[in-house]
Amino acid sequence: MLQRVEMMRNISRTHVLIILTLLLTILGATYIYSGDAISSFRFCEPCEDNPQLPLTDAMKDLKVKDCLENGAWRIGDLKMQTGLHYAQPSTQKGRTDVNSVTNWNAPLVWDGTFDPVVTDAIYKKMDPRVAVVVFAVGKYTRFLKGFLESGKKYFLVGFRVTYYIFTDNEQEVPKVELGSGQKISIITIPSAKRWQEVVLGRMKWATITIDKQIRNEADYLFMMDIDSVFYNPVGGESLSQLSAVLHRGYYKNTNRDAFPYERRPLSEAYIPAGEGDYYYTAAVWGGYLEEMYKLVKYCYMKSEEDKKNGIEAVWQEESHLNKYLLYNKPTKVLSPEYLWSDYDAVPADIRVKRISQLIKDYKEVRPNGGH
Ligand code: UD2
Repeated sequence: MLQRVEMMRNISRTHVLIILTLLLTILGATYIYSGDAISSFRFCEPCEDNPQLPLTDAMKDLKVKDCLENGAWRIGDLKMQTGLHYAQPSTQKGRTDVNSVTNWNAPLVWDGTFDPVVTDAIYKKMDPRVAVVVFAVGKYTRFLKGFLESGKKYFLVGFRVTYYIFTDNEQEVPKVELGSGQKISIITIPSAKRWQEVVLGRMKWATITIDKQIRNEADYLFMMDIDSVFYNPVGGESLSQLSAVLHRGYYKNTNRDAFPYERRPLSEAYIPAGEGDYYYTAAVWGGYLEEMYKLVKYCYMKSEEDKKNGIEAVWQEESHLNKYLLYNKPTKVLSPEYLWSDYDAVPADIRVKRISQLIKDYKEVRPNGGH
């Protein structure tokens, strides 16, 4: 009899253990699932098709699945409203002077390869929050006014745009009255003695601030040089999971070995001869917030490793960016229309100068002189 009782006890102990293990597994799986859900949720906002979906904190508790089933957005969705009027697209006519697709099948965006009525309609329907991260350290605050005033007129007009201005001198941030949906957020950072410190420091400060603040406030993020202005519209066509701009100086280069990639094997940015697609500029790059976070953090981490090894990549973060983009292809490649330069004449294939780098006296404007 005693033996039987002991046996029963053992059995019920085993049951309890099994049930506990099952419970823990379910809890663990739910935790991992909801973790995923939280990180990819931000994009999953209700669209106007579902006005009954409240945009409240309660939304955060919804799982991505529920959210999607309710008609919200996923990265890569290309939905458009009904009844939009635009020119019929052609399968025969298009740009013939330039290539408008990469060999990994991503769009290569030039004027004439998209209809802004369509691209803006798609992305405006999504109504994303766009963050623009710019640095204005030392004398570079002088560029803020032109950048912001022209951005107001041309950059993603009609979208929700916040300019995150990282500066060591808040007093010099001009009061520019922006358009509807456009905002400014100032982040104070220390001054620097070397321009290289500022340029590379952008990766560190952007990583920290995305983690602390921007992640909760934006769906897309652009990194831009402040010494530039917008001359023409930049719209929804520039948005994608990861968009990079061809450097104007090398876009016609047919010899990949002549790209100014980092060629010293000691650097983390090293790209061996015989490899490479394009040479991208670090003055304008953008994409879905989490993709950009990965890339910005990558540039930060890799430049820190270089520092430990006593080396600085030849073109700072631009070298790390180029290495990353070679092995993690961008989903849109933007033509040099998206960053031309006031230094250079505009060739025939650049039909629209959308953003342009301003002429500056490197020696005068940088804390430690020119190139
Ligand atoms: C090129 C790249 C730039 C970066 C740099 C690295 C272009 C158009 N730009 O720019 O993206 O890769 O090379 O060498 O190809 N800044 C300050 N204070 C300073 C110095 C820099 O705020 O004292 C910020 C500012 O936002 C500026 C940016 O860093 O726009 C890039 O620095 P730059 O314009 O002096 O570098 P540049 O023209 O060589």
